[in-house]
Formats: sequence, structure tokens, C-alpha cells
Amino acid sequence: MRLRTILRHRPKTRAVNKIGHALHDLDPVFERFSYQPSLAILARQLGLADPLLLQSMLIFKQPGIGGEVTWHQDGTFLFTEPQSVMGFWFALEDATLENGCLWVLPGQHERGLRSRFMRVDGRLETVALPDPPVFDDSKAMPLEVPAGTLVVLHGSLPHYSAPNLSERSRYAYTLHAISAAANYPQTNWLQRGAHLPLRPLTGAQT
Ligand SMILES: O=C(O)CCC(=O)C(=O)O
Repeated sequence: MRLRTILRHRPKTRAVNKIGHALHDLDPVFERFSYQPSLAILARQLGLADPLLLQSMLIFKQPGIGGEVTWHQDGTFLFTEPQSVMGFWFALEDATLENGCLWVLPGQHERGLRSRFMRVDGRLETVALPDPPVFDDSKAMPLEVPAGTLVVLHGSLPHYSAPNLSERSRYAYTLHAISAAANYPQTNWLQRGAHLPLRPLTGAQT
């Protein structure tokens, strides 16, 4: 009820939570930014030699109503065999403890992936993987960063962000790349139709 009242008096630009998931292939401004050569070089230096740009999102964390993003691993949602997803998280504004910066569990990506979010009998379900790792969130570390910072997230790194109860927004742009050589199952929730094939992050300016 309170949320509904707040939203009624709020401009739409301050109410939207997220825009996704193919800005990088559908909008020329995001396309130019996302396929920039320096990102291809960085991905390669970090071990992703043949990146395909799978997903993009604008995440708004609006003042006062920006919701929590619960602990998760990107590989749960963007599952590949072998695990290959790499997240590029760009701070479009300062991210602080007050406005809901990212939190991570340093080193705990080495424990592997806990679950898969997937299609089962026409429904989306979170399915536990064999021997799911246990995470120690008492080791959580906040990533307070100024606008313009790029945070690179390993696909198995648990991360989270708190609600934004402050008066300042916390806008971010994220991109997720996977290896062209890895298998991307048809049971993953995010699927591209033939009209919009995945494109490589080659380093050539689009
Ligand atoms: O920006 C956030 O709060 C969460 C982002 C995230 O989980 C991601 O980019 O994988």
C-alpha cells in the first residue's frame, strides 16, 4: 500500500527498476559502448578469449524504493558448460553503502556453482546442482565505488546488493559475456530467437 502511494506521486523515470536484456544489440548508443574494443581486450586478458555478449541491463536502484538483489551467482541464470560467464558492471553513479552498492564474497567463486535457474516442464525453477557449495556471508565485502568504475564479476562469485532507502539513486549498466565455445543450454531462461543471434565481442568497433 505504501509502495503504491509512493509510486503514484513519482515520475516514471524515478519508478522504473530495470531495463533489459538486449540493449547492446537493439540500441545504437548501448551497442557502441558495449562492443568497444577495450572491453574485448579486457575479457581476453581475463581469460575469456572468445566472448559473446549475451545480456545487458540498466539497473536503477531508485531512491527510497530500489529493491534488494538477493545473493546469487550469475552462472545460475546464465548457465554454460563449462562455466564461462563474466559480468561487467559499470557504475553510472557513485555506489555507496547508503544507496545499495554491490557486496561480494571474495574468493568464494572457487567453491563452484550452487544452482541453475531453468525451464522444467514449461515452468522456471531453481534447481540445486550436485554437492552445492556452502557460502560464508560473514565474509561479505562491500564494493563502494565512484561513478565510472568497472567491476568485473566471475560467473561463480556470489554477490548481492541491499535496498536503496537513501535519497540518491544508484544507476548501473551491466553486461554479461559467455564463451562461444561453451554450451548454452536451451533450458536456460534467457533465449534469443533466430532473428537476434548472439554476436562476438571481437574488438572491432561496430
Ligand atoms: O546492480 C545490482 O544491484 C546487481 C547486479 C547484478 O547482480 C549483476 O549485474 O549480476
